[in-house]
Amino acid sequence: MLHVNRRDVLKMGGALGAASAATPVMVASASDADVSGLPRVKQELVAPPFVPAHEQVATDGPKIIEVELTATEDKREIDDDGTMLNTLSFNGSIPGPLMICHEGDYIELTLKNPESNVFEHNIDFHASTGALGGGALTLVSPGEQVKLRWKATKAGTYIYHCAPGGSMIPFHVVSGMNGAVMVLPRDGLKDRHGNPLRYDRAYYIGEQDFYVPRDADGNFIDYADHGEGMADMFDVMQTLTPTHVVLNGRVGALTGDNTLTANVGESVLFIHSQANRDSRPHLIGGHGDYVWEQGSFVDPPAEGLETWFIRGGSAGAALYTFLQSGVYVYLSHNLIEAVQLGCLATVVVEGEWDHDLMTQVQPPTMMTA
Ligand SMILES: [Cu+2]
Repeated sequence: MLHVNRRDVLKMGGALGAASAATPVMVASASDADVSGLPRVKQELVAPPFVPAHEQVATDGPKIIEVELTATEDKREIDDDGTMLNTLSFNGSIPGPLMICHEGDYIELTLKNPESNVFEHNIDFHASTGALGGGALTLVSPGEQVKLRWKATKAGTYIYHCAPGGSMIPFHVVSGMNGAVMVLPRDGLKDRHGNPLRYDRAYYIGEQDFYVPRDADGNFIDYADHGEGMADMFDVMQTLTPTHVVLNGRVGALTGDNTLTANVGESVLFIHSQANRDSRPHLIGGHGDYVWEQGSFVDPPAEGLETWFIRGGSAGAALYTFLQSGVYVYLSHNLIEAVQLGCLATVVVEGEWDHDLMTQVQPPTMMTA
């Protein structure tokens, strides 16, 4: 028997604690659910933008998918100007790794909080049902680990994030502690008519807003550790104006040598998450052929979108088949955030150019009149 008592729930603290006070005592019994007959597989999680090996169509019945996350407290450079930030993350990547399962599967997570850490951490899976998304059952102090199993009953893309209580919730999320889960329909993705949709590759793009304090001269401050910078960071957070909005943890994480790639004719699934703010992904030079803007794979995808909307606290998916070679820019079409704050990636596409789709009829020449 696994008991979560009232004291544990109240330990969630602050704003959530107040809401939880009315929550009846939760009792979860491991023996109530007999999953002993289900096959178990380990999913090797990988750092985004890459996604774990997976089947698009489930070839057999439901299974238990074992995954492991470690809460990471460290410091890293977040732009090309040498700005340093004390970050919090899952498995050291921002965003945390994408997990993939099929509807009806179970995710069994082991969450580890190394003794060298200073904060309590937990995880709220938006795809799961109950106990604050698992947050009430996964709070671990430094030196502890916990195991949580939840059933994937909703097909779609969903975020997960740390939610250790009160003001620590936004602090941990905007320090990098968020990621996503993709729950595929067992028979795979479909268009509005029920025809199968498949992808040749998938990228997971996690958008992250950072709030770095500045000194009196306007320079970003490099704090010794999370604790030293915390009060100042809360002041910047309170402005609701991020200093950085980036894809995959830092300015330029998905450009240059780290650009996304594809070939002409390939269909690419872009999974985009934003745990805290709204965003509007746009692919310059392309489109969203099929877009699950709100992330639900139960809903038919919208077709032929120019820009789509990711609500803060959600993940969505867009499928596009590249028809031209060249460099595409994948960004949030708030162009100030994209260009000045860092919210853009590139996609380099190899292959033939289709002059029917576009051609330069006359190159730049001197004006004649
Ligand atoms: Cu945390």
